[in-house]
Amino acid sequence: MKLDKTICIAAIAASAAVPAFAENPLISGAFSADPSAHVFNGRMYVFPSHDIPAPAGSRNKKGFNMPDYHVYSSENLFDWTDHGVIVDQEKVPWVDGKSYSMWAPDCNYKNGKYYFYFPAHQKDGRNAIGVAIADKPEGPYVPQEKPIPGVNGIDPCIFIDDDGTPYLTWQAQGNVLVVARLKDNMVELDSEVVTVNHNVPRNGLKEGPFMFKRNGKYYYSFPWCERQTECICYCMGDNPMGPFEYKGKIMEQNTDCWTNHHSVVEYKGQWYFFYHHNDYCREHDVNRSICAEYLTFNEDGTIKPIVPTQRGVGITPATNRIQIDRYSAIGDPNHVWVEYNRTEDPFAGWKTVFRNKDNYRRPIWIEYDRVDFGEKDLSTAIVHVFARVGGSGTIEFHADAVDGELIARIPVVAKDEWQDASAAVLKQLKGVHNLFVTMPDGVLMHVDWVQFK
Ligand code: FUB
Repeated sequence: MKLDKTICIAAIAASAAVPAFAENPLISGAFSADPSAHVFNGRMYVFPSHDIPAPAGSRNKKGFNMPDYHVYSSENLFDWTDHGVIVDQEKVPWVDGKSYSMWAPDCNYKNGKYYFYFPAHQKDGRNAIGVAIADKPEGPYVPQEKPIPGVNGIDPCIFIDDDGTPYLTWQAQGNVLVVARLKDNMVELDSEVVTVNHNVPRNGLKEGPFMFKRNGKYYYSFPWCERQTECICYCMGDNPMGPFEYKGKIMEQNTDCWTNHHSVVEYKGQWYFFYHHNDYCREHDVNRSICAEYLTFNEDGTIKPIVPTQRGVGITPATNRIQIDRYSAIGDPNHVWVEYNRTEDPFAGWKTVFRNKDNYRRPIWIEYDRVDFGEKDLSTAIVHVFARVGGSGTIEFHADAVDGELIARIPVVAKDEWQDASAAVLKQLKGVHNLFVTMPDGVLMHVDWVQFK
């Protein structure tokens, strides 16, 4: 569903602490893009860029307006902590502090320090890539006085090989992807800048490279606008400086957001793919939001294509508000679907609509997978629901299947306003289960979230 223009314009420009979810998008309360994910000290850190609606005085009313960077972290991929602003355009000596040009960044660890690489406009308008250095992944980061000499471009990715050699790859002027070795000090080049030889079969803009290693193979992936919008494609090779052999697409182009930008990381034995979309701002595609999916490999090391989901990654505690509109599966679309919550708040999210039309006799259902019921008994099941007078009915929760064990049956007395309807939990579950929410009787109900207490 489209958002009102006023909703996007009224969006929050910057905030210190924002709600974040296990579902997609991961961050609510602020826009975020170009997620660069890394595991430091056994914890997942994501370094995205930060879109804001064009502020008064911006030279770029219709394009990206990106003033600073936050870093977010999570242990369980459900609870995300916003560590606040780590680099600000007004506080980097070499950056034009009114350019709003802090595009896709990356970060990595070496010799006891965290090195954060970011592109921005210099005071003369040219793109450069600079470094800010910290003792901890969440900062504080101290920007270098000058950008890296000889590195003109955007979208840095910093890859550190198993022997500790650092490589920087980025999009250089002329839309060409390049790579160079860095010195041990991480802030100077240690080799020629080499054009990445990747034999992608056709032309089209390429940017946002990312490099990672698995089972001795180097993976080089990047957004590629082959047709209308960017897909994410990848190549494999035996050396971080190339050559790389084209292997195919990880994520196809989409219809709503021209850009996509990604990173790949292994965490606790599972690989993850981070990317972005304009979920919270459908009016245009320069206010984006970061998302994540599971990534899996074939036997030969090639990557299985990923289809974006609403559900995303992570296990959701049953005691949290479970946003069932970020579903893993859904019933007959004539009887159950997801709509945008139209409010003044662009981050109000979505709701599920259950509609019994023409005396439909089959279950009307939505599934939200991976809910953790924990080990303690839960007494109450709650549904945050809107049903107009005349539309009273019942919402049921079932375990692991539409007709699985009945967890709770909640009578909903129609009210013409949003309400928390609740009922006792009938079946105690332990551990992780898939939750099915159904409307066995009723006419039209809007459900924002469900929860257990
Ligand atoms: O976020 C601004 C730019 O859009 C990034 O630098 C590109 O990769 C694309 O996502």
